Amino acid sequence: MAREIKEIKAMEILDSRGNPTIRTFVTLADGSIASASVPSGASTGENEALELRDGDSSRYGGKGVLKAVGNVNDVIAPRLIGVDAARQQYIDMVMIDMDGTENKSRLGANATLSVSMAVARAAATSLGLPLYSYLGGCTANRIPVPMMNILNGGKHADCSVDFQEFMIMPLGAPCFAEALRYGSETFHALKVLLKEKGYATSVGDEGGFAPNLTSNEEPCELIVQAIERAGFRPGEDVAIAIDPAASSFFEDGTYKLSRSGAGEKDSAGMVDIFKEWVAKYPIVSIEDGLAEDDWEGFNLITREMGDKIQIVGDDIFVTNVNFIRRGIKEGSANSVLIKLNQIGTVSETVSAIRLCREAGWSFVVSHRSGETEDAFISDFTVAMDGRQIKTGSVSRSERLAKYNRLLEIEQELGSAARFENPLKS
Ligand code: 2PG
Ligand code: MG
Repeated sequence: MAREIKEIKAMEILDSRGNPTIRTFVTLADGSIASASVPSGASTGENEALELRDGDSSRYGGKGVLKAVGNVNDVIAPRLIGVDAARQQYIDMVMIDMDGTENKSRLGANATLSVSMAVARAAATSLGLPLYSYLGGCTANRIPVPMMNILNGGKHADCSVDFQEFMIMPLGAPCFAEALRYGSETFHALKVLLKEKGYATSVGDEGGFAPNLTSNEEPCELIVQAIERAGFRPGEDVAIAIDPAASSFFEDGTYKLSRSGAGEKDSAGMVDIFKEWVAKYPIVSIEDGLAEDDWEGFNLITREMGDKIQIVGDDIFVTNVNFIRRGIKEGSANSVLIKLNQIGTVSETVSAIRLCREAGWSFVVSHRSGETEDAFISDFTVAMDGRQIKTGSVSRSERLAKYNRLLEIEQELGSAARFENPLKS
């Protein structure tokens, strides 16, 4: 049969931080070949599926992925040769069963995900369909609004800002291409502004600027000014979304804002900061404003602010239905950040998204801070009818690869393409 898997072969490549990651090629009986590459996070959630690294300090400081490559080539491949590549869920289940652990620590989620994504691509190629149509059906036509991280701090930059991501969302744009223009023009206006103020304009891991600012709040002030300078209306044309990634500065039950010198806060203190900011700035979405273990804090922020803005859980949910289920029960958020490599297969990621939909929650498909040129998440978001995608700033090609792919999809869909403000009630 044409779509039978003939060969699966993995290799070690480097990600955008120069660290090893895995790329897997899948070849089908009809000659269709596709590959997929796996990203890697820096501010990872404790309960993420395991990213298998060699731990051999003589190569890449222990970060090599030759074991994961071996697991694909020698363990997974023999079991999947001959299987119809369109049997995505079966293939993912075979890998989940072979691994047999809660967090894919035997095979490595990097190994399983590279196969899972490459299989989907190979099947789409064989059927002559774009990946978004293959995974989402022939009526998939929504292009997501981007969350663009134009000021980087926390673990993504060596600077004085505790919070990790200050993003812009061009909510008022009429289409994706215009949204990208709004974002790019705001990014460039921000650069001029930073220069005028004598700040550095070098960029962090996700392509946003990473200056040494005087407070955690200054990015919000600067972004509002940049939006205006670029000729847009803050809040209407372009809004702000933040991801403090609070797990990364949560120690012994306290939020330690040591980079900026803002002292220590408890959960209520953090929520007070966010309330003050939301009153002052056009912030429409807060991701990981509290730490992954601070369920009480998440419940509090959602109670206090969830009717006004989007409260997104990333580290707390790790794209895992078990944690999302608890969050739905407790009312810990109203949105989930979706990262394929937090869970390790395409099918499980789809299950997480289904659960969000059933609960009436939104979801945001996301890149990782360590990325490759693979734009799988762009097609995946369209396939999932996703309204939001977070994939970095408008600089660095591993980020632009995703945005440029969305431009292509929008063009391909022509007048069928839909683009709407996801946060309008
Ligand atoms: C996040 C991500 C992506 P990382 O916290 O949302 O921006 O960062 O990949 O480092 O976990
Ligand atoms: Mg996050």
